[in-house]
Amino acid sequence: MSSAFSTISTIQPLHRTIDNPSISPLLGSTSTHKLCSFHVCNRTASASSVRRRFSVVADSDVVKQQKTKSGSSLSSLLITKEEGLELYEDMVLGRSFEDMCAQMYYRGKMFGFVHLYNGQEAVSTGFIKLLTKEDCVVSTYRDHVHALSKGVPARQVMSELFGKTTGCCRGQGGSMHMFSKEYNVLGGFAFIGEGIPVSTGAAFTSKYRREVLKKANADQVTLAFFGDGTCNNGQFFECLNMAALWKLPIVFVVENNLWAIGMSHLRATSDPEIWKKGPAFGMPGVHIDGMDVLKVRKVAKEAVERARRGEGPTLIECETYRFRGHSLADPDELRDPAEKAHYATRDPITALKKYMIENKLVNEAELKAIDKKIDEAVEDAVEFADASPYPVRTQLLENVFADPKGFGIGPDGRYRCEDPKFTEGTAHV
Ligand SMILES: Cc1ncc(C[n+]2csc(CCOP(=O)(O)OP(=O)(O)O)c2C)c(N)n1
Ligand SMILES: [Mg+2]
Repeated sequence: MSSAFSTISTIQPLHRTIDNPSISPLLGSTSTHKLCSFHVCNRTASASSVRRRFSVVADSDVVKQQKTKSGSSLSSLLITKEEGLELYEDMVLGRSFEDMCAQMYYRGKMFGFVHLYNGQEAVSTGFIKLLTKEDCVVSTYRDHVHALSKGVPARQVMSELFGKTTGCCRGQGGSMHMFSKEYNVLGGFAFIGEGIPVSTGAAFTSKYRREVLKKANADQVTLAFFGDGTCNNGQFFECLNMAALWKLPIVFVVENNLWAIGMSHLRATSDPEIWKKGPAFGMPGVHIDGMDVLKVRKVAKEAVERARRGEGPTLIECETYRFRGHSLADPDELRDPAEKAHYATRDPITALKKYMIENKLVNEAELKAIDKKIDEAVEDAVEFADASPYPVRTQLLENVFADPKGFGIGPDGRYRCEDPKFTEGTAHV
């Protein structure tokens, strides 16, 4: 292996306490977060020395060199006008789409729980816009924006939310189960942690196809998104182990929005610095400001490239914040108003806009044109979803079992749900 993953760890410890969670100097602070590099050392020595070497680097050598050469600011080196516009458009799409979801939910157009991603857009955009169509994304129940960033058309996502046949799962999945074979979105999962083994399996598939089946083009990378609360579940640890052991092409992206419904991350986790768990398993662990799409993108690029080169997984903890309650059914009364106000000032869309204008990459009119285009696309998605048909009743058990005979389909070859007695003694269907 060519490079060494340095042992320097200059990220400051989080000075948060249970009593005083919102006054941390690092919560959303841009000034103290630095970008990280992903150089991995030779794995030759004893387990303990390997563990030491797989520690965290909190400053990117690449970035330092760039800074020295040009003398200009970090961010200006990380973005072209075209890239900036793409990132801006994707974040605005995520935000506007979900603001519309809230309206439609309260108008009774959607059923079940709907979890919005407002505020966290820099994570989805910063990572997913780097991927190819063949790369895979595995999400959680907060999945609409991941699907949109991956390219699933807004019409299909909105229709899925409306439970219509034109949805990406033909209306059978709903809000929490976005899936698209075409765009390699492998779900939407309602149970926390459920997607982590699926993403590990997807990454294993790429490696197996390349190394065992000798498919030269099998270099797909998988991104697994999940929250801080999920990192206390067993699947997380089991899959970090397997991914590191087999050097799988995967990036574990923790969206640490500081809360798991109404449970503070700081109360629930023995060591709240999630990124530290990467080196414990022999992979880089990185802590990044998840409200800054440029920083996210820079770190994501290194991790995705590392995975694609066959050098194995990375764990990235993005410190972010959701601007709304846990779901649209949550009145959001538990979180401290001061904490919410703090993060409101760090809106990732406003920040990127400000950056691009101040650096004369774009003008207001260009951004307004994008806003208008997105508004129209979201309106169109709603009209399309509204006008689309609901699935017929017999679709209910399709794709639930590989072979529905004996389950969904009775001995007479007909769907059991067609039997008027089908729901007798159970919940109303
Ligand atoms: C296995 C399992 N246990 C409990 C729940 C209930 N639950 C739903 S969301 C949630 C909190 C998850 O928080 P986090 O991982 O931080 O994600 P966030 O909602 O903040 O994005 C819990 C415990 C669940 N869905 N699945
Ligand atoms: Mg959370």
